[in-house]
Order: sequence, then structure tokens, then C-alpha cells
Amino acid sequence: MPGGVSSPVRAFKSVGGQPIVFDRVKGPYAWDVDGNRFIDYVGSWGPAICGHSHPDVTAALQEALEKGTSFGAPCELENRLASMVIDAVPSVEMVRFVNSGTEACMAVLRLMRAFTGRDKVIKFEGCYHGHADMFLVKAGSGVATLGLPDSPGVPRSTTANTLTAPYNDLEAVKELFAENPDAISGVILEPVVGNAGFITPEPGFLEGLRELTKENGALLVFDEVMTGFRISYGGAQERFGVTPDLTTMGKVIGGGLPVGAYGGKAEIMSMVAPAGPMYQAGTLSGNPLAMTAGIKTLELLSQEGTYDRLELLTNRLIEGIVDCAKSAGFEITGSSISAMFGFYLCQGPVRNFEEAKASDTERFGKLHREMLNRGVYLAPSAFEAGFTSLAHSDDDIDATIQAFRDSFEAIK
Ligand code: HOZ
Repeated sequence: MPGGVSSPVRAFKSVGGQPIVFDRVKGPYAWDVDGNRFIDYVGSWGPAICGHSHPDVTAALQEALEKGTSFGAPCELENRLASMVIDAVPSVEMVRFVNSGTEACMAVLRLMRAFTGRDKVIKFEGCYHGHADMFLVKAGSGVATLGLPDSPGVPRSTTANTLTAPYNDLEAVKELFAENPDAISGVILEPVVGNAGFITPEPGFLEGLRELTKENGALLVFDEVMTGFRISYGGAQERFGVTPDLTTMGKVIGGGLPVGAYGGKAEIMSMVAPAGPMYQAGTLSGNPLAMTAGIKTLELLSQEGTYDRLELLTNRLIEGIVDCAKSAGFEITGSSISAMFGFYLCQGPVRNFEEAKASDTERFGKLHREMLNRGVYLAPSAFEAGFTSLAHSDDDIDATIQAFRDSFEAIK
């Protein structure tokens, strides 16, 4: 396997040392093959919001397994999950299930172009929308973590239509629209950025994008692969009260199984085959296992008080981290919303990827190692958000903050 892994960020290349090889996960914990236990803040990069291997999800999966793993034909479970997504996410009137966030973003871009008849798209520096060719321009996640220039193998003719702007910079977006009249199909973004560390939208940014896209006959697309059902039950669009035209999802809606989805206004989604002419397909799409895990996970999340608990817990964690760093004399800026958090080892504010790059990544690597030695598993990258879950207890948070306190002291 290239680099010994199935996905680049896992390889510990930016933090040093060897990746941990895991044996099993349960609740807020992950155990490696040597039997060491870690409090886990990666959460499978987002899906594990109810905690790993939640007993209700596991039981539902066992039952579904008996009925078969893939029908390659419609199953009733797809209708149930589709209804739940449509009820929850403000922009979604129709939804198509796929198998990953990458697939969802790839399809949504085709749909943006099909609907508007325009080829160009605006994305933001440091935002990551999967690894399809046209999105590998100033991308976040592994591309940012490894400091790779835009990937070889991506034809220039493909990315010529991808325009970029700094996150939180409405003026830059305005200029792009002015320079490319009637040519831009839409703007796609992570409404809260989780692939360049953790960057929140400044007041008015999302609202401004909504207006600009409308004025220019372009679509607004929220990539909620990370934030969907995590920032709130209805995603970032519900939390911030800004409704995009289209939305991509993944992670939480698959409850730990491979899944992705894209949805939005019926008028636009009706372009997708076989309702319309825009082609997109998938053998395992909507398979009963992924649908089952998604349904159970959303049922658990829809219970009273879920997001209040996640918010409080995660706030306490980030406040603790910031306090530990400052006590040890480090510059730090950190924030959280609901069950997502992040910090940069630099003076804030961090409003875009350029500012995020000021973070001391070498020091982050040392911190990461010290935290591992104290039984806490953080994303092995200074440019990935952290994820909490309903399974993290107050004691887990206390133990994590203590580990941060000791680790910051150790790397002074
Ligand atoms: N794209 C994921 C995080 N942003 C990484 C997935 C993985 O390495 O598993």
C-alpha cells in the first residue's frame, strides 16, 4: 500500500513517527494492536458522533446483515433515510445516495454545471471537497497536511474552470464574478471549514455568498460532509440560517459505513438521471447496511438534548486546551461549534487558510506524540478538525485536558 495506508493523512507524515495500527473501537475509545487504549478525537474522521460501535447501531446492522448486504435494486431503507434527511436539512427536497463524500461532491459539480449551463466553479483555499480532479486546487485535508502542490495527473484543462478565493473574503468572490460574467455555475464551500484545521465563517460571510450567488444566477452549494448532522441536526445551514441550493453529505449519515449523498431543491435535483439527463450511478449506492447504520444514527441524534450536550462538552474541551497552552507559554487560537473543534499554535485570528499556515506545525507534531504517549489520539495533522461524540464522558474530557497540560509542559 502506498505509504502503508489507504488514505494519506493517516500516515503520520506531518507529525512524525509511525501510524498507530488499530484493532478495535468502542464508545470514545480506540485500542491498538498492542492493547493500548486511546481516547479518540478522530471518530473515524466524523461518522462516530454517537461513539464508536453504538450498541443500537450494531444490533440494527446485525439484523440487516441477515437480509443481505446489497440488493442493487431499490430498498425500503433508502426511502426511510431519504425522508429523515429531507425532514432535517433545510435545503434538501430530493436526495441521491452515493458511497462517499468525494463521489457526492463530484456529482454535485456536474449537476451545478448541468443546471446552469456554465462550466466554472468557485471554491475556497483550504476547503476540501474530496479528491476528484477539479477540486484538487488549493485543497485542504491531506493535500494541505502534506504540503503538496496541486496533484500531478490532474489535467490543466480540468482545473482551468476552478476559481479560488480566500475563505471569509466576500470581496474576492465579488471580483471573480465580475471577471467571469455568466460563466460561473456556483460557489461550493465547507460552511464551517474542517479540512484546514477548524475555521468558522465570519458574521455575514455565508449570507453574503447567498446574495452574491443569487445576483449572478449561480448556485450556492454547502459541502456538509463534515458538518451535516454534526454542527446541528440540520447541519451548518440550520445553525447559521442560510439555505444553499444544493448540499453534499457523508460521514454521519452513514453511521460508520461508506456513504455519501447530495440533495437540494427539487427543481435542480430533477436534472439527475433517470428523472433528468444528468448521468450519475453506483452499484452499491443506497445499500441496506449503510442505510441501516445511517437511520439508527439519526434516530439517536434526534433525541432531546443531544446537541446541547455535544456543545457543552466540546466547549469545555477547547477552553481547557487553550488554557493549558497559555499556561505553558504558547501562542494558541482555538474554537469549537457543537461537536467539532480545532486549534492552531499561533496567534489568532485565523480566518482563512493563509492565516492557518502560521500555525507551528513542527510543534504540533511534538504535541501529537506527547498526547499519544498519554493515551489521547488526535488527528495526525495540524490541518484537520477534531471530533467529539456523545460517548465522550466528562471524565474523558478531564483526562484529555490533563494530558494536554502535561504535554504542553513537556514540549516547552
Ligand atoms: N478526508 C479525510 C479527512 N479530512 C481523511 C480520511 C482518512 O484518512 O480516513
